[in-house]
Amino acid sequence: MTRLIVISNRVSIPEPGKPEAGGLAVAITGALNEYGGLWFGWDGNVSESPNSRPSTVERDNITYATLPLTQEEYDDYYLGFSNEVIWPVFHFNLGAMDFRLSYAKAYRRVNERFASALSTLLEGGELIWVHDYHLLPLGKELRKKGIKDPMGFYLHIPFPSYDLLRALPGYRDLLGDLLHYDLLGFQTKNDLHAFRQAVIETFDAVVSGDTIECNGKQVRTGVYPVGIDVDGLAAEAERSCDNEQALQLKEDLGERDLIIGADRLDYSKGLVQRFNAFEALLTNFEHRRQQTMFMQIASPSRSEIPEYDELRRQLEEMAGHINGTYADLDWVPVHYLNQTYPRDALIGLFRSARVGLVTPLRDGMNLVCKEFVAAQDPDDPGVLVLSELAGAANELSGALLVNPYDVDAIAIAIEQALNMPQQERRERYQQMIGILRRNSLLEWRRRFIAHLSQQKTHTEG
Ligand code: GDG
Repeated sequence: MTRLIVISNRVSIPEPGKPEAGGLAVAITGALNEYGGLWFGWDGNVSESPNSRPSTVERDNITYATLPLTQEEYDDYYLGFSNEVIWPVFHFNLGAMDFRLSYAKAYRRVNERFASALSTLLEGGELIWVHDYHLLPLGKELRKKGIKDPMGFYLHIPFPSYDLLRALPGYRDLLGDLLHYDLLGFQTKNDLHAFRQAVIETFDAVVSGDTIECNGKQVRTGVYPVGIDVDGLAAEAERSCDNEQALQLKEDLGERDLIIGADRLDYSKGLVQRFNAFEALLTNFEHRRQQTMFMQIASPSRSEIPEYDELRRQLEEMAGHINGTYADLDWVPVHYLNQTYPRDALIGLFRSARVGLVTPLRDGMNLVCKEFVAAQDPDDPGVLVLSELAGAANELSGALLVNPYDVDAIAIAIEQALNMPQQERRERYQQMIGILRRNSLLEWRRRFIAHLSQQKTHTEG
């Protein structure tokens, strides 16, 4: 069987005794286990004299090959170009973009360095699967090293419209880089459409069916919505009912309804608007006071970037303001936890909640909403309130879909969710769980790898 090579910005090496990694890492490990292969990327460390040869670790039939970044690479490639330029532009937030030439140069240098290090580990006759926005130019750099194997790229985040993309200095190069892959995968039809539009406008590319032809190159494209392991998660959620934390939470809640949100602390997740929406619920639907508790878990993320630190402060203030205004001796309306919660406890919270509040301003897919649905009791499920600007909204029509900027509409949707009869909740749950089973995580990786396997070895020098 052909060896699979996966490249992602961060590599997650399973360590005995450490909690299991998140769903996506599990999917990638699953694919690598099936095919046998190599997972290559950054080890998460910063070192002043990084070895140019990657360190390797073997686990089962997977080789993990990792490199550290220098401080400058971490600042300029990772925080700078990846997260202060590409991330905001691709999430339609031009105001948060901080472009600097030094960032753009470091981004290219790290991609070159990764390509050099990786090329020494390749044997030929392999399938190469590159993940995400940190590594857009990696395919081109590997081709420069003479690598001819089929290469696919998967974008986990949205692809911006052409007009927004044009605000990113050097966007032509980045678009051109992507055309060196044989297969390009996107989360939704919209993202694929935006990409096609951008290459048509920029390079006069010709689109026929799934294929884009441009400058003598042919690139296959497709939509592969990321999913979750539904049955695994549902079983975990059922087990969580008996754990100590879950029983304690039940006791604390009493007759109150729990509204749950859980996100990385990121401006794309719409947390400010969400807090305002909860306040609007308490203001516009007074009978909800004393009766509801909103718990927001915001796991720390990219805190060296000023926007993220500012957001953390703003949310702390907002939680304080809502609690200061509405709390009573025996009731605190907002529980805001700026920490990464253990996975099993998080799933237990999803199971106990009456409402899952997932309102990103923009999201490639969003796995939290899928996990919330899969964690529900099929006989008495909670209701998902979901942003129509999350990729997942294309699949989850059983959710109450909201505009994440419309604070009053979110409050009305929460009220509707809390009043929803059991029969309707069950019907909505059944609609969503069926789709989640069809578009599972396993299906996602199998389809992508099947399509990549159909690509011929690259003949370009
Ligand atoms: C990117 C794209 C796309 C959250 N808080 C805690 C915690 N989580 C877990 C969730 C979920 C994961 O983190 C977050 O995944 P999302 O998909 O919601 O968001 P991003 O991190 O932005 O992911 C996104 C995804 O890639 C996959 O393609 O869907 O659009 O932006 O699994 O459960 N996990 C634990 N504690 C927490 O406090 N243990």
